[in-house]
Amino acid sequence: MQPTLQTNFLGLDLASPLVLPAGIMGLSYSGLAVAARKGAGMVTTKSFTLQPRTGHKGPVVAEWSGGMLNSMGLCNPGIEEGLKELHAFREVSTTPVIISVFGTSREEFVELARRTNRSTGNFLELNLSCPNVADEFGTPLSASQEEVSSIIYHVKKISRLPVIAKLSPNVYRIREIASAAEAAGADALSLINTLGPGMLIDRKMGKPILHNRFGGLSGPCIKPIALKLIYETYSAVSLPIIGMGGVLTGEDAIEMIMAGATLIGIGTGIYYRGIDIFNLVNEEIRRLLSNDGYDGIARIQRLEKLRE
Ligand code: RRO
Repeated sequence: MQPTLQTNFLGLDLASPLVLPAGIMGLSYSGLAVAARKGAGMVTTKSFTLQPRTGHKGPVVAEWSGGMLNSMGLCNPGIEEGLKELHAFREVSTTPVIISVFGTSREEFVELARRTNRSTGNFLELNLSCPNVADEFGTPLSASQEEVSSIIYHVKKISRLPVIAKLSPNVYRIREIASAAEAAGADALSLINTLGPGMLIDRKMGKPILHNRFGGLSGPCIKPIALKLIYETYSAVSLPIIGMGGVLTGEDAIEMIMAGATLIGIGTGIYYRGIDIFNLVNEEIRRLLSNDGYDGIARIQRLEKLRE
């Protein structure tokens, strides 16, 4: 019998544990729809802000041997237009959707959550961890236990949708921050956002490649850090975790599950293997589970728990 990839996440059955993370497939509903059609079990919108944002000047993306650097700068059409795209997505797909939002204060997050209450989204992701807007807004909110607690607590008071907190890898105390999110009422966690930021230099031009100079790191080089932070978080909280960071193959995805992830995000991997990566990784997970004698992904997590 083929191992099943069906995964329950906060009471919802997904056909696959693979998730399209926020901001990967552009701003329109069609990018989400392609990922859903190509095997993603759930898709996430770009992080929406209250007002539209044009984002940073290009180049906003650069590649090097270890992965990618991005400084999109939170470009998005604003929450109202974003929810219209979600409506359009619903006409073509039944795949569950996480609506991601970004605010600069507790009040903004609460207002964004209020607007998503009227939507057809399944979950609300609070992006507490964009690494690329420090010039405008300062350190990512998820660097502070107090900010994390306060935002989640107030959003939870009014949100109709279950709340997922997206955390930053750029902290020393991930366990404390994850625990604060849990205590404040978060329903799930998503980690990791991009690492850094870092910088790449164009030697011939003698200047940084990204117009914004600095950008968040993603891709294969961040996988070990993602695994370690997911592993630590899993041992600190009992919330489901959407784990991501450098997943390119079925093997990477299984490592994420063993570290403690319930669902696995694939973002930069699309750049390396194309949008077919979702179907490819689904197939690779099935094959690896079958080779190792497991009938489903829940089994590998249980094994890891037993080892502790
Ligand atoms: O738009 C971005 O620059 C961006 C965001 Br909001 C984020 O959360 N993570 C990232 O790497 N880039």
